[in-house]
Amino acid sequence: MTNTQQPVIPEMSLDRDCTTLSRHVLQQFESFSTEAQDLSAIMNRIALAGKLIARRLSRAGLMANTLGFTGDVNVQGESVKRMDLYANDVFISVFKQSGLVCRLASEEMDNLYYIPENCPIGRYTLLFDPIDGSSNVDINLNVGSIFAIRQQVGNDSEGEGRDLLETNAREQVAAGYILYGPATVLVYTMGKGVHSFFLDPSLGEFILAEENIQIPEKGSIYSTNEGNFWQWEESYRDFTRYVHRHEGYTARYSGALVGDIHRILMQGGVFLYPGTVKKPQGKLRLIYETAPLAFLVEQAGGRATTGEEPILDIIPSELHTRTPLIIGSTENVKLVESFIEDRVRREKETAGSQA
Ligand code: P6P
Repeated sequence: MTNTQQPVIPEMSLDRDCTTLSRHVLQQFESFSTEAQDLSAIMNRIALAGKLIARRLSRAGLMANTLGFTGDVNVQGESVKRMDLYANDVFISVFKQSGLVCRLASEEMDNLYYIPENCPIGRYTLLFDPIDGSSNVDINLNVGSIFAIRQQVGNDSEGEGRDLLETNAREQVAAGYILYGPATVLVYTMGKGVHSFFLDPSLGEFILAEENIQIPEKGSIYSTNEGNFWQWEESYRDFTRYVHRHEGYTARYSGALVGDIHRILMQGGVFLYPGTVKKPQGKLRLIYETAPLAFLVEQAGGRATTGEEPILDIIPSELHTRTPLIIGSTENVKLVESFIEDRVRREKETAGSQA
């Protein structure tokens, strides 16, 4: 909650304690339609996943075989943490016997996962990164889960999720993240503003904390891994030199996307994970990382781009498509874009002069 914001509902009022996530979703729809009920139930299951993962994280240091690596490598080529697999299994389990979600796409699974008992009627797809920033898990630093909800288009008879690969992320019905920090916070949007909920352990419920969060127009924070400096295109190096040489900027980077994005959402600034020489498309994945966060930050009045085009306009070439990400306060993102535009202009002028 930014220091200028007043609590949405008076402290500890009964009504406040009853403004749970599922009730808030119904309020967003201002109806009790089937769609409203379905999405309320889906968000409630995501909240349950968050509670289960938060509980495991809080005990991880005291339980055998909970931290550390499994010894496997996932589709991303990354070493899998035990918590990655546990969290992935949690998201699958909370949707079994729900009749809601037929398909799940996860950073931890090569292909789409189908829940057969749900598929005849389940019209929703969950796209998620079960534990993002898992390098932080073993050292008790913040990690997060990222999710997006899509409606299935067609019957997906080939089982390849073709509808997901033919549309862009403006088809997202809902998106958000769960931040496992000193408190567990769930932040979501369904296209009607961005809202945050804090898990009240005494109730076991996510309780509404702030509605219609607006990202500051401009902020002092820039969040990026400067260790990649020499891997970046010149325009990103120019931006970095600019913030080094001008007053009023400060670097904050945790190595866990959800915490870094939450800081930018609440305090303003820009997060950037550009492409590199080795990975021109960057490291972050579109359908369950950059696209959900882009939807949410744009709903909060911010901006999210690859540096060349809006994240929400990108159609994935495959399930684990990666994109560069520049996201945050509109003014800060536009400053980064200005260095890219300058580079493109200089390259055109150089090409013109050599023609
Ligand atoms: P680097 C975590 O592995 C992650 O996917 C994001 O949570 C985070 O923003 C990024 O990678 C960190 O990558 O290359 O800076 O360690």
